[in-house]
Amino acid sequence: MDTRYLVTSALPYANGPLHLGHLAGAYLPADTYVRFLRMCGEDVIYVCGTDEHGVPITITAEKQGRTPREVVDEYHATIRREFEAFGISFDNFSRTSLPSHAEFARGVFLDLLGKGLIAERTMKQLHCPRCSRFLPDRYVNGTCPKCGTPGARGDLCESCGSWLEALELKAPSCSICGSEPSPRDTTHWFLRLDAFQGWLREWLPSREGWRDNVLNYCRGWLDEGLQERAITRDIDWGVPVPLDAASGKVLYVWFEALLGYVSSTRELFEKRGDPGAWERWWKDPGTRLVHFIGKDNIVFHAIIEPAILRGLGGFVLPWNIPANEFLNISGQKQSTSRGTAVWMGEYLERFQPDPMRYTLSINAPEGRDADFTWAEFRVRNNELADVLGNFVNRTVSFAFREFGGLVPACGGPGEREKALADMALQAGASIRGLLSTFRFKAACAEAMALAREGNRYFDSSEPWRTARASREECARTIRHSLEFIDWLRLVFSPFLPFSCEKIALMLGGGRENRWDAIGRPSLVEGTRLGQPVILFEKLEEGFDGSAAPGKPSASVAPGVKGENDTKAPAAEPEAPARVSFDEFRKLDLRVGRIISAEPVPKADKLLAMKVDLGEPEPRSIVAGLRQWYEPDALAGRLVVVVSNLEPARIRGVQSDGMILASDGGSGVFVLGPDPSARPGDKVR
Ligand code: B3M
Ligand code: ZN
Repeated sequence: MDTRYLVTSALPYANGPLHLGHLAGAYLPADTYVRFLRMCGEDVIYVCGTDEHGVPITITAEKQGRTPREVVDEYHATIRREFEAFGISFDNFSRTSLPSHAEFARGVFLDLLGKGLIAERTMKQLHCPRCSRFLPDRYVNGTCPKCGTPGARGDLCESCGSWLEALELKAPSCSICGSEPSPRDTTHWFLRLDAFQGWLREWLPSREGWRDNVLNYCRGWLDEGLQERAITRDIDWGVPVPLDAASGKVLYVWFEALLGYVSSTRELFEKRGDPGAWERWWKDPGTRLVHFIGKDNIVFHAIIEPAILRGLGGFVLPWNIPANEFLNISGQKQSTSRGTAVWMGEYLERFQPDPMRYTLSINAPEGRDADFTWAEFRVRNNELADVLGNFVNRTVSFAFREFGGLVPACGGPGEREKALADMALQAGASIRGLLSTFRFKAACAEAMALAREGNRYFDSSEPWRTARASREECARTIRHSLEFIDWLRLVFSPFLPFSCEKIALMLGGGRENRWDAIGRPSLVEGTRLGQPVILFEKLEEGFDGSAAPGKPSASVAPGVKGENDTKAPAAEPEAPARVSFDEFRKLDLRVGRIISAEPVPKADKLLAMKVDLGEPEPRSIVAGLRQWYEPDALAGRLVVVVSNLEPARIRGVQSDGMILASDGGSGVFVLGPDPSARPGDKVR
């Protein structure tokens, strides 16, 4: 039987931007998973879209004094753009307000109605006397009858995750005007969930590999006994109920949003010019349907959707539902009103996507709630810079310096190199096992552990020493380090897609993305490497997310021409003497790239560095940076160098130039030119 993977992420409501909790819960792990499956050569599609109907949309529209259409158009665009910027690689990102979706949803409603699985009932519903309207779902606020938390909404308690009926809320109030509503009779159509109780009792416990949180949650539901649920509503924004007797009523948003996964698939294959193919994906038993969601959506995906699909007949059922717990921010729930949420868009204005993808993967809310802090982000970002970024950079820079930027030829692997390849092979197999079973956190940690081995190999092989002592040994180290970088690129690709593309370019481009290439040498001797680029910018100590971007401010030293001249600090005791432009011009300032940095023996402040200034030979420069930087963290960095300073011997080491750094209350930071600058470029 052909296996294919149909992967979905919960359809976000198009009523506001998304925050990191959304990203960590339902999108990042799904994207990581599908990227991994694609690398394994699996047949996979990943569909999603915005949820554009229902009370969440109409309430937002009323609050903002806009039409629902305006609201969903704006946020569909925002959400789509931010997902793309984070590298969430949907095959199709649809919208539930499309006519094709409405048509499909109406058909499903009529099908289930015809089978007696949907029934008309008269019920009591809360009605607001002041607004003179029925109050579905979130139009009512009150205290959760299950956990007693105030502020629960008429559809859901966010605190305990219970799916509620507005009538059950204690102390209900109208969320528009605050009045106390009272129950009144109205007619609605109900999904006969009770008819599925017996079947779900059998089916759910027999699911293999499902997370405990999902199964436990469902068990609770089944123990209480499934009740029929109203799946129509009295609002005027949504998919109209396809019955004359139901004029003015629309389908309940959850009922039709779940069908959005099917509509999005249908749309995908229509775009691909193969409109009938969606049926294979939804009806052939070889399909593995995987729903990535947050825990507040469990009941809908593990009970309601299976009931609907089973009721329709002939559809596949969820193969797995890796539901995540919540991501808190500094110990607090992400909340718009309290301003504790970190928005995806806000983050993207300041940083690259990959450091956040890494942070949220290695600290995923899997199995229990996770806490995000900016301090953690800094640590994780710097871990990427120090371990992965540094290894890649030092290796590629070294290849440029010693081997003309080409993949060096070398004899066969030694013991060390064989062990290295074995390690990569094993890690590749183990990470594959973890990703296949939705253990993203552990998989990500293992990828990082493998990267550390790269640095260990490089250090213990001492290529800076063998570069003089034994060219062949040096070539072997660099060649195998480059191969190892390629394997790291593969294991990190699902997590860090943007950085891994940069790594591919540094390896000369045209690299394949196949999981089974991990641990198998494949570089071709003589291939021209791409220029080394800095993959991750380090964040300085004390960074707390509130300040401007992480890079230390590269203020221009006093007396040097620059725009800061006019803004001399107020506290400066004495204005520094002015210099003429001619005097300034005597300095030859150049862009340099630090190739290596090592402590100077018996000098606890000094580092001896090799710096590429674009000249045939690197310069040797000694600088008092040891208490500010780990030597490894400097290798690969672009800096500004005074190249025509008189040479000197410092503690017995030749120093031919000076590296510029800022020196203030916050510490000492080397000045970094824009990453596009090249060693040897003049600085003026
Ligand atoms: N829009 C709820 C949510 O964003 C809902 C998910 C629909 S998935 C079919 O939490
Ligand atoms: Zn009211």
